[in-house]
Amino acid sequence: MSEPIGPSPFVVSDRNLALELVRVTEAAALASSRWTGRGRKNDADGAAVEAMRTAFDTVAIDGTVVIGEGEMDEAPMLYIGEKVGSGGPAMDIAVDPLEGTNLCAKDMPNAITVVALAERGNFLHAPDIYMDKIVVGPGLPEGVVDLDASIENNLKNLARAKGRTVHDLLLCTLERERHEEMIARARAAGARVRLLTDGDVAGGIAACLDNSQVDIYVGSGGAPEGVLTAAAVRCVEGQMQGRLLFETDEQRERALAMNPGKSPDRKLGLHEMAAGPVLFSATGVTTGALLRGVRHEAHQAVTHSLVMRSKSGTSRYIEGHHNFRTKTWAPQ
Ligand code: VTB
Ligand code: MG
Ligand code: MG
Repeated sequence: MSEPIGPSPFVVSDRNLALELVRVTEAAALASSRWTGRGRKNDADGAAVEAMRTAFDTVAIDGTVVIGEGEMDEAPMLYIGEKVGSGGPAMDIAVDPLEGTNLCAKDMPNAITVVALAERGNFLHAPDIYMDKIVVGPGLPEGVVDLDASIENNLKNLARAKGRTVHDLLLCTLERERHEEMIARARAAGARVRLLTDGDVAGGIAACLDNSQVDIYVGSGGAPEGVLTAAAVRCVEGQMQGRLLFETDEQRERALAMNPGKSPDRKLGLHEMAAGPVLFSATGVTTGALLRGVRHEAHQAVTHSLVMRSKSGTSRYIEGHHNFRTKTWAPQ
C-alpha cells in the first residue's frame, strides 16, 4: 500500500476580495477598450474612470481612495479621499483606471487597468510626482540590488545571484531623456535594455515574472504607479525600493503633510509603500507582455486579468467572457 499523502495544504479559509476586485478592473478595461486607437487619451481615461467608479459600488468594503485620479477639486471621480464600496471592512484603495492612456489612444501594447487594496493606513500616500524605482523578482537574496548602488554594481550582483552573467540580463525602463545615461551604462556593462514608451506598472511587474524575460526594472516614473507596483511586488514576494523625487519645495512639504514625521527624501522599502495584506488586480486593455488586451467578438468581449493577494501568495489569470446580450454597456 502506498503512503498516505496527508491533507492538502490548499485549504480555503477566508474570503478573497481580490475576486471581487477583478470585476472592477474588467469594467474599466471593457470601457476603455472601446477607445483604443482613437487618438483621444482623455476620453479613454474618462471611460475607464467612470466604469471603475460604478463597479466599486458592488464591492463589499468601506473603501477610501488614497492613490487616485487627483485632488478632490481637480478630479470628478476616484479622487483622493473619496469613499467607495457598499460597506464592509475599512480598506484603502489605490487605482490607476487606465495605466497608459497614450498606449490606449495609439493602440500600442501594455495599457492596463489597475486596482490595489490594503487595510486602512497601509499604502504610502504618494503625491503625483516622480518616484525612482528599482524592482527584481522573488527568490533572490534580500538587498541584491539597491537604489543607491551604481547600475554596474546592481547588474553584477544580480547576475551573480542568478548564476548568470551580466550579458544574460534584460533591464526594463521607460524611454526618457532622464534615463539615457543609465541605459548607456547598463548596455556598456553588457546588459540588454527593453524600452517602454509608457506603463511602468506593467514593466515593474514584468521584472517579477519568469515568463517575461525581464530581470530588473530601473528608473523614474509616477509615484502613484510606484505604490501600485509595490502592491503587486508584495503579492509575488519580489523586491522593490522607491524614492520620491521632488521638483519644488511645495511638493516636498505636501509629501511631508501626507506622511507626517518622516523624511520625504528617504529611500522607501517595499513595506513602506504597501504594508500588511494587499490585494491587486489588473486587466489588459491592449495586448502586452503582462496581459492580453480586450478582444471584441460578435456577441461578447473577452478580458484577461491578473489577480493576486499577498496573504496566500496566489496569482490567478482570469479570462472573462462578457456576453453583450446581458450587459447594459454593450454597443448597440
Ligand atoms: C509615468 C509612468 C506611467 O506615464 O507616470 C509616465 O509611471 C509619465 O512619465 O506608467 P513622463 O512624465 O516621463 O512622461 C506612464 O508611463 C503611463 O501612465
Ligand atoms: Mg491614470
Ligand atoms: Mg498611469
